[in-house]
Amino acid sequence: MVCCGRSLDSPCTLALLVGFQFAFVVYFSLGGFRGLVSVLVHSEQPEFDYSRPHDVYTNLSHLGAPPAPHIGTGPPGTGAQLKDCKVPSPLLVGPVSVRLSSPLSLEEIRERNPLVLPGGRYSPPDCEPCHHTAIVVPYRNRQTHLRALLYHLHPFLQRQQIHYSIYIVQQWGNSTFNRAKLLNVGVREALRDEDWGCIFLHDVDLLPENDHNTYTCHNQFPTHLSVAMDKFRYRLPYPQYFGGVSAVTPEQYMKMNGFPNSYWGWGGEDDDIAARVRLSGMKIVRPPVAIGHYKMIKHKGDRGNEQNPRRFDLLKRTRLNWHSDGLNSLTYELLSKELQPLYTNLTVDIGDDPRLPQRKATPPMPKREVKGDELPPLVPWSKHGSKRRGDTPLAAEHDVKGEGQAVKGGVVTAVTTAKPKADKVDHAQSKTVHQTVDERAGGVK
Ligand code: UD2
Ligand code: MN
Repeated sequence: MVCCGRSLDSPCTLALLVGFQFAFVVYFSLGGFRGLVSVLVHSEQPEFDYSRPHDVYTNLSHLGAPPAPHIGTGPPGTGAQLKDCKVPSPLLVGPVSVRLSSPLSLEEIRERNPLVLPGGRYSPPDCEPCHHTAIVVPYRNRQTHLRALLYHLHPFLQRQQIHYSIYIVQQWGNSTFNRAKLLNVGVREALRDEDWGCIFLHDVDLLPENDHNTYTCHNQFPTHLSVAMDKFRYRLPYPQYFGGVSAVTPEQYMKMNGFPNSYWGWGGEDDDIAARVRLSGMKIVRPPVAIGHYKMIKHKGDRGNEQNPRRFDLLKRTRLNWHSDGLNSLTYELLSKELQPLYTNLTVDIGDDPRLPQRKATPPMPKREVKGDELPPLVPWSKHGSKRRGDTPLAAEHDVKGEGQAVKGGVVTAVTTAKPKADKVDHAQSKTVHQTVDERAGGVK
């Protein structure tokens, strides 16, 4: 028999037909072209067994005390020199379990994290951290979620051996919620405290499931971290998706003029931010899907954060508006700043949704007792003495009016009215390796 003869019933033709059919079945059962590619490049992706996660507090007892001060021949006043922390941290364990129900009380969480300092600050006691990250959480009325986040994130970040602080930016009053504007406020206020190299924008209800997903920034491009969430069956819902957890350096944030202030209510602001990344000449980078796993605490929509009916119209105009709506047009009033044991609480009045016919009466802030003599100075914090890594023009550009601070029972309060201006900033950058992805037209929620 001549192979590939013309007759349809020749064994060779039949074999070819069966082969093609088999290939089709395999192609579609793998989910088409993408599935095929993911199988072919599978070997390059790290592998993790999510069916056997570690407790999120694993290895915390290995966090040692700082080395004893140096006594001897060295110049006076020089303490023990800490070695740089290893990258990646040797304490990482990979997949960690997530406690979704009945989180511990704040006091219990505090007890489990004895090395966390007031304001939710931490720096490794026995090595010099290479990364300095502020985590900014837009917030209103999600107490249970906040406790779950603090319980989970503190040990998760301590194992990564980074210097970090958690900022909860709480919208005061009953006006429509505005996630992106709260994030703008958080970035500004965090940079007033410290010269952070990286700023995380973090939903309160998202818990990372793999500690190899490091809370650090890419030095060139904004990073999207929550690439695989249980909510979306551990897949990226669309290529330009930027919601959930993302990160920028102060330079990247300046370049895109921060985030929009004009999205009141649910939706659209994350797609606007993604568009700004592209319009300002950058692209989104992401960790591999195998690492960027998150669980979202299930919840209903919040009162005061109903879907924003204007979001599609606003998104059509991002190209025109991103230069004028953002960091350079941000106004707010910082009502209080409190160094709580596990986080820094910023309570802010960000104004009202202009769609509302008239301003709803905003309840006044409860009066706090001020005792000036108990006041520790609200200075840039550093574990090993003052080591601010340069000026922070972004933070320094405020016209600060009537600034004051107070402390009661370990809680520091600063009262500030901030009217920011935009300008350039030159920060040290942190290093990390993230995959790049092409930005293509994506869906809109
Ligand atoms: C999605 C995105 C989120 C954002 C939002 C649209 C995911 C995982 N997240 O979240 O990043 O783009 O859609 O705006 O896809 N919040 C409060 N109190 C409130 C309302 C909101 O604290 O009353 C905060 C909180 O941090 C919350 C976040 O805003 O996690 C986003 O709001 P959401 O969780 O109600 O929206 P969701 O889950 O659809
Ligand atoms: Mn949510």
